[in-house]
Amino acid sequence: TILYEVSEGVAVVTLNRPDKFNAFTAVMNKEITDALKQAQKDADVRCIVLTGAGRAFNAGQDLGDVSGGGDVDYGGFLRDRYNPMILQFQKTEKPIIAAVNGVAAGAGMSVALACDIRLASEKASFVNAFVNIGLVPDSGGCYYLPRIVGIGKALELAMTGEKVSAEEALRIGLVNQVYPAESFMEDALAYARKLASLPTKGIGLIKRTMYKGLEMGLEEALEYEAFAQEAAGSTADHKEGVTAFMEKRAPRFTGR
Ligand code: LHQ
Repeated sequence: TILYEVSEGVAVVTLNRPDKFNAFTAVMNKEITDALKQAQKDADVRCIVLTGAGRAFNAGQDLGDVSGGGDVDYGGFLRDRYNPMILQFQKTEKPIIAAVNGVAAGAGMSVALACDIRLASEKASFVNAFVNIGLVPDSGGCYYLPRIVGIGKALELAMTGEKVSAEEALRIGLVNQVYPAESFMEDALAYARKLASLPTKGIGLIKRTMYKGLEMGLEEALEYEAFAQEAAGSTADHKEGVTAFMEKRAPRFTGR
């Protein structure tokens, strides 16, 4: 139910149930987790793009599989299927871009929030749909949304479940860029290839250090930066960056 393709340093993971707005099934949750693990292992991959086939990005849990609660242990459902997938986004020490081609709803919105960068087609939209069926934002929705847009906006989006357009998403900092629908995937891939040409190890360390920093006090965060800088300072790309600067030429980073 997903596609996985690597070219020019970029792994593209496409959620592929277009007739169901790419809604999640247990199989898809596992496939996404495995695709991220694969991309982490594959040295040729220096950036990951997550997108949806067809009109939607992702409509969240396939509601055909849960039929209104009671019969399904939602806590167990999340612990088994969603939480390991969401954790894998941070465990993957390479930049992950959500290329939000259409609507991102419920856990589909949460997954976009779990990505490091969000690029939106002008046809994209975001629906924190949980409240519309009496649920709580899950899959990291309550964690990432306030951290990305601030607590005031996060509570509003979660409590109203109202649709946010791409334009509004850009205004509130929910997405990083908006591109025309016609050229969207080309624009997103160009962005991804640019990231894939940068110091991949350093970017992985930036990702880890920033996310860890969210959980730390200043003293601990400073200590973690010192630790991460030791690692970054010993990469080939750091050496290349400094050498290229001194030689007044463009750097050629290899991701090592
Ligand atoms: C869908 C879905 C869908 C199945 C659209 N399932 N078919 C975790 C743990 C435990 C329990 C529950 O959940 C979770 C995590 C969650 O994600 S909870 C939140 C689940 N998601 C939602 O509540 C979103 C439901 N969908 C919508 O609100 C709308 O469909 C959106 C805003 C996504 C799109 O609206 P429209 O553009 O107006 O399209 P549409 O409503 O006509 O949907 C298109 C088709 O996709 C339609 O099928 P059809 O056969 O009639 O063309 C929908 O039934 C189907 N679809 N979402 N989640």
